[in-house]
Amino acid sequence: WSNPTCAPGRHTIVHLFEWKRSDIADECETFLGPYGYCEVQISPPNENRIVTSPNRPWWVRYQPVSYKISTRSGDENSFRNMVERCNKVNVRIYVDAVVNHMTGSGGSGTGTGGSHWDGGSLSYPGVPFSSWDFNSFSECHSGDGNIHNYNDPNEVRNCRLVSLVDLRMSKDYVRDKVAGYLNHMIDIGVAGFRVDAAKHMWPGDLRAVFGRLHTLNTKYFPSGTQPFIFQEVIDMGHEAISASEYTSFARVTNFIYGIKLADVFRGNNPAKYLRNWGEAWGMPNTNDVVVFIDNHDNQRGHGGGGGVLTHFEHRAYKMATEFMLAHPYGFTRVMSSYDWPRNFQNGEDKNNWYGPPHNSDMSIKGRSLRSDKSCDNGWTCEHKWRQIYNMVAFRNVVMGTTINNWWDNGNKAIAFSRGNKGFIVINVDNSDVNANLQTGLSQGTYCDVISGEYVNGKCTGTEIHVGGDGHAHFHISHTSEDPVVAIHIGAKK
Ligand code: LM2
Ligand code: CA
Repeated sequence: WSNPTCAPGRHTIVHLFEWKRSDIADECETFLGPYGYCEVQISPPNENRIVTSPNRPWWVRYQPVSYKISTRSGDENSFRNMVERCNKVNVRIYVDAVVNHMTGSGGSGTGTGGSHWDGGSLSYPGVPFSSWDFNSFSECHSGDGNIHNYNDPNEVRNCRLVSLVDLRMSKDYVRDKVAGYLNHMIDIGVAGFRVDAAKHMWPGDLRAVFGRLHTLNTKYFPSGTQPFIFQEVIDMGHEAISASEYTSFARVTNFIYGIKLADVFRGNNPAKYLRNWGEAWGMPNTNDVVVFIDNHDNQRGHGGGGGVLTHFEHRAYKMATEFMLAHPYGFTRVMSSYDWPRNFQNGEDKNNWYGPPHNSDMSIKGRSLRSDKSCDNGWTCEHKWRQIYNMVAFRNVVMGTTINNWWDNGNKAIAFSRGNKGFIVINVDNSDVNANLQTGLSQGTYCDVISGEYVNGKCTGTEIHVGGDGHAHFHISHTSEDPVVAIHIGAKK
């Protein structure tokens, strides 16, 4: 479950947060396929609760009502169509699987797929789950049934996370229902899962569920291929539960990664220390993690959030993302967000609940495109920023090489090559970089893929001339919006 299920030559996930299924299918065909993304992480596809106060917040998608595929992003037909169209152009679909819990405990209603639910009596007939299928006072000893003490693993796993009713995953019936939901999507052609709130489930219970999973659909995958699984375990290093409890059977999300890189690319920790970036910084093994600069939770202060770089801080955000994609550590994920009107009061964003751009009937708005490929209608589409998609291609080109030719200026400017296939220079410093550096590349003229790209035999941005001795001259102004130069053998004139 730790092996990404990409088509050959592709190595990066994009999270198309809250996108409509039809938009994802179009995006696979027109952009993600051609530009070398491996797969899309989609927002939870199963039926969820409807909340109108606040008005249709993003987080309702983390309150399941049933395992019917039916949300504001689309129904089962549109889901099947998306999976088919994306797989056809070699882009995989990874599903955000919310299986630790169902809705909040208060209230009752009808979900996005028409199923009834009642959080008070623990009735979810759309699955069906009833009170027998939830942890109660025999498993959870916190008093009020909610999680308070993160130093008690029992409480974290058997009590309710922010009052969300907690599934009794020790039961075969519950394991079968959850596995049945995931298998339904595997059979349709899905290639992997992000497992929400994994820290709140016992590793043994998760293994039991994963052990029930089918291998991937042979219409698209070699027979016997297992799904790729990465578990959301928020481990900042100071709680009872550690990500290492989950890495022997599948991957985990590395939350320390984005926090540390935010420090570096805001200039608070000199970039020269990135020389040994990776396990030496106290992070898990490279083959056990999915890495990212921000995610849909922590970009808005949820989910262990705060402090990370986001698209709102675009200059430092681009640099951090460029570094992530240039560096061999971890399996990379790019965030693709939508904008919302932030409203900070006493350090807290009162609007961090805002759902996706929507029409007056509350349906999700399409991502409509501008002529330069970027998105409109409130969609940020970081994955289509030139500096980011060109580094996704850089990563594909240099994959399999190690870091060589490390250079730094003793402070906040760094450079390194990936074998003899690519070279990047990043200037976080307060003065210009003006240096003649060993690139490790063969002689020739390369296109800088940050200021432009390689089109029809020409560079649309800066040209870099590598001499016969592998050296090239780099001048990077410290006031540039993009104080980075990246070259690789896939963009050589
Ligand atoms: C996670 N990690 O394990 C995510 O990091 C976290 O952001 C998710 O919560 C959580 N799992 C559940 O999937 C999000 C959101 C919460 C939201 C829940 C449920 O961050 O704010 O909680 O989804 O929708 C909301 C309200 C909360 C309320 C709860 C239940 O914000 O105040 O609790 O619903 O009604 C009474
Ligand atoms: Ca639990």
